[in-house]
Amino acid sequence: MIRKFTILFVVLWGLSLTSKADDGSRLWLKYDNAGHNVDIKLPNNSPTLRIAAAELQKGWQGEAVTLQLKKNKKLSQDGYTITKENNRIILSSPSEVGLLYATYHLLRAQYTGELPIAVVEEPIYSRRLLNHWDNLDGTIERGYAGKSLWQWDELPEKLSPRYEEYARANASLGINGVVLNNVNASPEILSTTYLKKVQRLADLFRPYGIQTYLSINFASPMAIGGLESADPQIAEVQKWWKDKAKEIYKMIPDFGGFLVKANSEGQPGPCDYNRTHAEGANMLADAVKPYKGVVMWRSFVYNPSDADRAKQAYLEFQPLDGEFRDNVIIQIKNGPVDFQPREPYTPLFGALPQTDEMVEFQVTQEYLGHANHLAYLAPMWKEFFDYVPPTSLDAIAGVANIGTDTNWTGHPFGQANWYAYGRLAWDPSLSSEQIAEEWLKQTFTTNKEFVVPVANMMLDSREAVVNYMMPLGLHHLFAWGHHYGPEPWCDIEGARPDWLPSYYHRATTEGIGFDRSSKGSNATAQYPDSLAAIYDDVATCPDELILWFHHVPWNHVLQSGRTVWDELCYRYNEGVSQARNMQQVWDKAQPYVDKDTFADVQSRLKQQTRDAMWWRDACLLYFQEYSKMPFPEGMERPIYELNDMKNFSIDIDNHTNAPNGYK
Ligand code: GCW
Repeated sequence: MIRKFTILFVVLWGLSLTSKADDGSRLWLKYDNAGHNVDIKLPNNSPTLRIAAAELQKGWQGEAVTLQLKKNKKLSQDGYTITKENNRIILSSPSEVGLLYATYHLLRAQYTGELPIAVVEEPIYSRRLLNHWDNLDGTIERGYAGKSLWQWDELPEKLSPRYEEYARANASLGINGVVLNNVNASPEILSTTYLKKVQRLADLFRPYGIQTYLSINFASPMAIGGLESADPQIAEVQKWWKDKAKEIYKMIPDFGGFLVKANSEGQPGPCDYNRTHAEGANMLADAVKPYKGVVMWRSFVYNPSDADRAKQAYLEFQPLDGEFRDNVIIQIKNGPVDFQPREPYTPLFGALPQTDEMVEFQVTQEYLGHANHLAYLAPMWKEFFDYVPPTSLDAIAGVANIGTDTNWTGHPFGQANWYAYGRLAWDPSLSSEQIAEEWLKQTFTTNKEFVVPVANMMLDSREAVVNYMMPLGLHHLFAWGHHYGPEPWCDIEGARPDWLPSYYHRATTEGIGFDRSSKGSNATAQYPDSLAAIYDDVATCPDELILWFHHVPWNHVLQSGRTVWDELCYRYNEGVSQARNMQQVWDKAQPYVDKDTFADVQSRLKQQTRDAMWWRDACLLYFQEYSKMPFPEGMERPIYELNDMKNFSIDIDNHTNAPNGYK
């Protein structure tokens, strides 16, 4: 009797192990079914190599592995090779971090079933950064996955185990720099009290090859230094920054540098003193130069002026080319307005031949349905690289979508965006499809019945969002403030015009769209001639961007052969069908996914589909007031009334909670 019971117990225990609920906390580093004693040779016992060895012990199921440090003229510091000699796998790199990257490559290859025979890898950029928009009070600006990972109250004494898990996940992708705090920066971050906390994190990240950076507030010398001005031409101010840099580098010798949002959305900056962005950036660059630090100066500026907002970064920065120190990098958002579901690229790329440039992508889905919508963003970033050659950039940054949620990103598929960003930051030539498959195989299962349809679903998802939110180059139709739902009618007294949707869609009874052609704001002229010509001509401008660049009559016939009105209806409906289709694909994924994750994604897809219908009906009913045209034959009719839609309220308590959609 007792025996039987024991056997049964063992069997149940075994079962419960394999069907153990997977809460997503292990990300793509699951190492299920692993575990045998691996013969590993290390060149030394440094902290970084100990991490590499531990990863292999945990996850590697193949033959013996030798890690060797070797100068290689053909490889940059972070590069590595993987070869096979006499039944041993040889990982070789000029640096220890390169060996750690090689280790993760090997493990990834094992789990994706593509075991390497001869690999030579190196990253395209030496700086591959995540930007956290985390505030010191624990909230995250545009964060939808809980609170900030950084427990400032507990630091430097106590370290959350999550810090190391986070560092490990980044290292597995090759991400090698993190900006810890929001670009809307509290000056406090530079106080000695906070620097001690930062130092503790930097120490922890170092063995993972991760450099720590901080966002700074340009007025810090006044806010925490007691000075009367932050004018970059004043000697005292310059000295304050030099002393601060000295203090930081004494504590964190490999500190990466500063990220700066200046004279943008109310942040202080050099223009407050009639100085240029170059003068401001150079002062900081001089302060960190002795320690090999950099200044990443953001170009996201749109001071009150009459110029089309999409033109302003170019207008402000292009004339400054040649004036920046060589350790300044201009950090430019991929699109000229603000992380919309689709934008053309920012024409400042390529317009600063004498200045280092880096792109800022947004991994967090501020404008793509927060953590409620499944939107795989690799295709959006690849689209950017179709226009801006990756080699023309000097570094890359992504605004993180990570928080204290158990699964890190809120939506289980948000992890795919963290993953994809890291992989593209290493190698922008990877395809969206390859990255999606890699992530799915490591995160869920290698079974093709699952991987192929779900990867296809991911690949369509961003276009689905564009379709049901803002097709044909429409942009910024978002509700005020939270940027979740549609509010093309939004009108707030006294608001800046360029914070209102009507500034962008310009719908009238005659037509719709923003005329940025040479007949309008002439933003097209900021692009290189060949592209400018294409965008400028209403006949050659691609349908995808037509309303970004042109104001066209409702009955204007597009390249698709349909009128603008019909095409809008068609695309909004297509977006809804795509969302519905995602639901169907996911239902078939049930046998391959842990129960809770399955249900979680299923319920988020329901919300996504409801939201898609909300977007479609709100936008079409609103624009129909202007077009006065009927819905095309055969098209699904709206199920809401415009007035009801205007009265929907969204339950968003604060930026750290994913909204429930409309009520
Ligand atoms: O996209 C806008 C966001 C702000 C953000 C700003 C920026 C950090 O709505 O929340 O502030 O851009 O990038 O500076």
